[in-house]
Amino acid sequence: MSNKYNLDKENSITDEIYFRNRRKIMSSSLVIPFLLNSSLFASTRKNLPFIKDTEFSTNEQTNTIKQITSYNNFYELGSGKRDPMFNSDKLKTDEWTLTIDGLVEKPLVLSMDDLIKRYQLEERIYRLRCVEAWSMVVPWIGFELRHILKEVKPLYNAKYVSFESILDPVNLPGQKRNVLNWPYREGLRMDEALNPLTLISVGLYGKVMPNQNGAPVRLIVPWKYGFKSIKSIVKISFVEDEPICTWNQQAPDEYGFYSNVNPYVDHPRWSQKRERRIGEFGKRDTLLFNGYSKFVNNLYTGMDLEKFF
Ligand SMILES: Nc1nc2c(c(=O)[nH]1)N[C@H]1C(S)=C(S)[C@@H](COP(=O)(O)O)O[C@H]1N2
Ligand SMILES: [Mo]
Repeated sequence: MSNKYNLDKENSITDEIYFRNRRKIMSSSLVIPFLLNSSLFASTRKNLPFIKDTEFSTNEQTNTIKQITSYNNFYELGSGKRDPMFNSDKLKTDEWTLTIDGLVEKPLVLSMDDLIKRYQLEERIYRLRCVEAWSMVVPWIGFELRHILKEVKPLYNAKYVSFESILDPVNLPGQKRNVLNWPYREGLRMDEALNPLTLISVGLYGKVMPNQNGAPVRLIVPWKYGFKSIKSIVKISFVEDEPICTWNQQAPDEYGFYSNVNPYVDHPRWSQKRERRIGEFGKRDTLLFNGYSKFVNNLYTGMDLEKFF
C-alpha cells in the first residue's frame, strides 16, 4: 500500500448521482458535460509548499478531489450535501484575518499570508468520520494547532479553546435564516488542542482550501465526529469554561461536547457502529476514536464515554 492519490475516476456512484442532478439543474441542454466537468473541477487553486507527514497519515486510498468537494456539510452554504459546492462562490475569503485572543500572554491577528509563511505546512492524510455515518480520506495540508499555542502562551487559567466561524449573513445563504445559532462555534479541551493530531488546515490535495471545505482556514480533529472540525475560522479564543458548541447547543441530547467517534455509543436516532466510505457500496466497521486510539486514548482514561459522549 502507498499514499497514492485516487485521481479522478469518472465512474464512482457519487459522481454519477452528482452529474445526473447537475444536468437536471442546468436547464440549458447546450452545456456539454465536458465543459461542465472542466469548469467545475479544473483547479485554479494556488499550490502550497509542504512536506509529507508519515507519522500520523493513513495509507488508505484517498477520496477523489471530486468526492471531497461535492459532498459536504457546510450549513453556511446550505443544508444539502451538494449546496456547498453550488454556493461555493458565496463565501468571501478576501482580506481574511485569524484572531487569536482570550487568556493568552501574546494575542495575535494573522493574515492568511502570515499564517501560511509562519508555520511549516505538512500533508496529513486523515480519515474524517461524519456523525451521519459516512467517512472520507483526505490529504489535508496544515500544521499542528499546538504550534500556535506555543506562540501565544495560554495563561494558567485557560482550560479550553473556543473556535468561531465567519458571520456574513449578507453573502452566506445559510445565514439568512436561523437554521443554526450563527456564527458556528466549536471547542476543545486544552489537552485535546495540544494533541499533535489536531490540525489547523489551509488546504487539501496540495493546494489552498476549496471554499466548500472551509476556506481559508479550518480545524481538523480526526478522532471526533466531523462537526467538531469547524470551517472558515475567524477567531480562536482561550477560555476558562467549556465553550458553547453549535450542535451541542442545538440538540444537547444528540451531540455532546466531546463527540469522540465511538461505535459503542449510538446516536439516539441511528447506530454509529458502521459507516459508508464515500465512493464505496458496502459499509465498514467504525473504529473507536476513528482508529486513532493509539494517539488519543490517554486523553480519556477514567472518563465514562457514555456520559461524556
Ligand atoms: N462552519 C462550519 N463548519 C463545519 C460545518 C458547518 O456546517 N459549518 N459542518 C461540519 C460537519 S457536520 C462536517 S462532517 C465537516 C465536513 O467537512 P468536509 O466538507 O471538508 O468534508 O465540516 C464540519 N465543519
Ligand atoms: Mo458531519
